[in-house]
Amino acid sequence: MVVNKGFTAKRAPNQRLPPGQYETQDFPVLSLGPTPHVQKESWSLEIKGLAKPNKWNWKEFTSFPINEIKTDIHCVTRWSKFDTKWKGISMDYIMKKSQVSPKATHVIAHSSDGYTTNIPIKDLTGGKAWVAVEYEGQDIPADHGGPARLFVPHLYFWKSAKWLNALEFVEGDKPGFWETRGYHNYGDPWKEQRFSFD
Ligand SMILES: Nc1nc2c(c(=O)[nH]1)N[C@H]1C(S)=C(S)[C@@H](COP(=O)(O)O)O[C@H]1N2
Ligand SMILES: [Mo]
Repeated sequence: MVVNKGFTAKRAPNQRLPPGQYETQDFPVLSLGPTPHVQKESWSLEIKGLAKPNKWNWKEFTSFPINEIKTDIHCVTRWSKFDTKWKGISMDYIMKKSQVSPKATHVIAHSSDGYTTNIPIKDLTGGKAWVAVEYEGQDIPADHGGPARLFVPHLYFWKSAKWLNALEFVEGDKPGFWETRGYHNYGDPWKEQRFSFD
């Protein structure tokens, strides 16, 4: 009798590692340029586009309700890291406070190094995304985007913009830095949406 073992479910119920990924204990740094050293004292987060314009400094921003998040992260360069611990302000809270127009469909995250990335609004609400202000109980190291980075763990990690300084709410999509350079526009690790042709 020939038993064909060649077929397996795409995602076994307990499988934690998305396809094509390996687990690492390290925390690799991936930046397109030199690390900008942004001080908390000079940091601010601007809200612009289809929302109530605003600009919060560090003290104001970190007085907002802070969530603790423990989750896995997945980088398109194939490493995944399990159970990373962060603290951050939820995008649900930020968007509510910003009275985001129902017309807005996407967010463009802007960073101090000129980096941008686009994310559909439905991927930021419902407890799926935060502006992180702490990593493993400490300030986020500068290399990893401190003082504050966007944190969208259900998408590949390039969507989690480091050194975040503005959130722009827009109607219609506008691909960001990597999305205009061959990376997938959406970036779902479970569907291996690595590159634009995936
Ligand atoms: N501002 C900014 N954010 C960024 C990047 C960048 O170069 N600049 N790199 C992205 C990429 S490609 C990845 S994989 C992750 C890496 O985050 P890490 O260095 O904390 O591992 O940050 C993303 N966010
Ligand atoms: Mo990346």
